Amino acid sequence: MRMTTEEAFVKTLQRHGIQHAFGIIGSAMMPISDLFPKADITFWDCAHEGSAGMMADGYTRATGKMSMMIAQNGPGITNFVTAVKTAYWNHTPLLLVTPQAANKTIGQGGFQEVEQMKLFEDMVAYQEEVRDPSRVVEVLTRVIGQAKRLSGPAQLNIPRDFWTQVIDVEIADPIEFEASSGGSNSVADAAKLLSGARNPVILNGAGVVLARGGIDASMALAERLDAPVCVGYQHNDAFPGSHPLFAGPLGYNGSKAAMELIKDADVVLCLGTRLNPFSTLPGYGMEYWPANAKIIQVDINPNRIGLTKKVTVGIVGDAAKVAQGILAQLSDSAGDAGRAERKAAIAQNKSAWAQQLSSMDHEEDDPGTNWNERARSDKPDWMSPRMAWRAIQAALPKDAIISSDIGNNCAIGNAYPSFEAGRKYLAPGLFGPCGYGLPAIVGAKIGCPDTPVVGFSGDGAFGIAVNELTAIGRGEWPAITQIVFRNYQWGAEKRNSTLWFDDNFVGTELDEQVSYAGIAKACGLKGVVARTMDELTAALNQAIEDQKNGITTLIEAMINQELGEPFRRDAMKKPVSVAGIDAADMQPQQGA
Ligand SMILES: Cc1ncc(C[n+]2csc(CCOP(=O)(O)OP(=O)(O)O)c2C)c(N)n1
Ligand SMILES: [Mg+2]
Repeated sequence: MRMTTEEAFVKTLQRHGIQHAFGIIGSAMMPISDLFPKADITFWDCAHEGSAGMMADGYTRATGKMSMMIAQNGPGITNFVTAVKTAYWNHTPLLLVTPQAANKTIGQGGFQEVEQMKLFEDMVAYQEEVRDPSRVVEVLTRVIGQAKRLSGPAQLNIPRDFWTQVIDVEIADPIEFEASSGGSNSVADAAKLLSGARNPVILNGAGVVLARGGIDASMALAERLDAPVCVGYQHNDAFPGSHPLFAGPLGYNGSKAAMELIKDADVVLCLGTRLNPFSTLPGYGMEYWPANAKIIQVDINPNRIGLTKKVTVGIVGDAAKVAQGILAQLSDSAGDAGRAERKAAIAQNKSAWAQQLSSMDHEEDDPGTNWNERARSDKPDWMSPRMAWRAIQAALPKDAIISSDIGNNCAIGNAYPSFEAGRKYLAPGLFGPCGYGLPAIVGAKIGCPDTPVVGFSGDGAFGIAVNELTAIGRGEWPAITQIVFRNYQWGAEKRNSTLWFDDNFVGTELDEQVSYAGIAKACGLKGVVARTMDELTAALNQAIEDQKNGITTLIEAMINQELGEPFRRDAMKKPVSVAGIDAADMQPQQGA
């Protein structure tokens, strides 16, 4: 069929059901964005491409449906880099479309020129450039297929002078195939190991959320074995929070119950997880990873099996299908050994941790430091981070989707929220970008307009995304609720300064004159300041009601400057002065 390259491109997007595009408009993409309204594709015109990319990530993580990122060649595209790498480590199948400077002039150092393939080489799961206008459909179909197969962002690069050309082409069917249920021998080996285990533990990762039916399959297996189910760092939604076998998240600021239970495991089934370092590093000073246990690791990506931990059985496959396969092959007596003791230990550890968590109000100082003590006495009437989290818990709807950000307050919150379904907890993941909370929750709401959503950020991280407040108030954008933890500091980094740099606070302080609630109001949104637990609970209840009526609210939660555990005890140590640094050594530099 005869059509233009942009028609072929848009028809292929339609063939794959891609309905949402995020970015900032630019001439290099205009031939296709011009067709979006006719094609029933919505272009979400953001304030910064970095946030646009995180909106796409939030949309796709919340819905399981692919969305796309697109922008102007050169600076529009370079702005996507952080978001694309974030999506990579969130295992989000996204389509990144990068119109490139024209073939006719590229290399001459012209306008908005940069090597866009090299730029994303280490950011995407797959990338391909369209080499000839006639190949638009072929390449786009393959790129979308690879994003799905590899569960990551995939890039299509296209010289902008390939648009508006007339080609003869057929729209191709999507490349689809069934996910693997794992090698039969290794599934049988895993079933045998679990059948003989006295203390089996299941560890669910993102793969359980991403696989269709993954949570149900892991639940059936857990119930058959009465095995506790831990989840990986920031994958709190990978098992129902109310289930008696749910032990909680491992790793940084996670559940002590989960750590206690996995510590004694003799066999661990690691389902849909690459065993990222934050899920296995010590927590609360406790080494909990069971070094002598037999480890079964299931991942769709063979490169990640055995990458971080010693593995007894590795299975390349879909988390749901492999769990079903293992369950079908368990011996009749599987789980019987020590069943009653195991159930009792799960209940006992969970209740001890729940009790401990609900009585934790304040952050502790390391021996020899007193930052937290000072922070409390400086603002004795202010909420502590944990008080804020408890006030939030009291108002957070059970079915809400929440996002989180990188920062100390968001991290302290890791132990609090639990979920009854997957795709509910959008944490920034292991690329760890500040500025994820707001855009991710906006994307989630676009995908799930009838679900209440609440975004979370610290005040520094929020500043990276604050310009999106100028974009999201427009009529067609759905209403969201965003909570900002206001402690006037880049707290997570300040924590490092208190522990290893003798309170030398370089670059850690924020401007106390800035009002985020005020900025929200200036953008036509609702801005609220909450100073007490009651005010915070009431503000969140009201904001959720308002969200139903199309009103976006930013809640600025005023909290004291207490700081919880640092992110990287594993990577930090106190520096020593050897040669010393002296300001007198500074030389004058010749200026203009
Ligand atoms: C884009 C980016 N820049 C810098 C960092 C380093 N970093 C990690 S946490 C953090 C501080 C976050 O401060 P804030 O958002 O105010 O939250 P708080 O820790 O105070 O709760 C910084 C700067 C990062 N992770 N990402
Ligand atoms: Mg802060």
